[in-house]
Amino acid sequence: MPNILLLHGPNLNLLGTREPEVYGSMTLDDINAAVIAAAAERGAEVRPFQSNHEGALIDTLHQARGWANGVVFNPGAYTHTSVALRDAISAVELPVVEVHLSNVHAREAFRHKSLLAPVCVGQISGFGWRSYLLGLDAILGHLEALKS
Ligand code: CA2
Repeated sequence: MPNILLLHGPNLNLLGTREPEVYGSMTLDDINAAVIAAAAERGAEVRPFQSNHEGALIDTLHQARGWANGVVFNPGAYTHTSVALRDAISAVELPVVEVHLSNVHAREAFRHKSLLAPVCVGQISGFGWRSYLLGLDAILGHLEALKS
């Protein structure tokens, strides 16, 4: 059974309470429940974690080496700024799928650049909360392909 870390970065704890026109009306708990249910149907286990702190996200990636097979990660604004998270993703050698609720490429220029995408398996952006379901499908498909 694949074990997946579902990691959420800064401010995503506010989902469903502000800016629904950009990020939708689902709360983070709603999204976690939807991903956990979709994973269970595919025989996978998902453990969610959110933090507003870069170091806590890095620590969680390090700890995931001990139990996870892959990661679905919305790094929030750290996507565009964090060399430390990029180094952590490289260091842990776990496959990571980067996901975004909004289409970062259709927004401000500073959101077009991801420092993390080059060390991820791939990036999914712009499908609202369903980006996470697509991210789950992507990581499970990637893990399956590694077996053959
Ligand atoms: O579209 C995404 O998922 C983002 O990762 C969201 C980040 C943003 O900095 C990235 O460029 C794209 C921002 C998350 C803020 O979350 C909020 C949720 C509710 C209300 C306000 C902010």
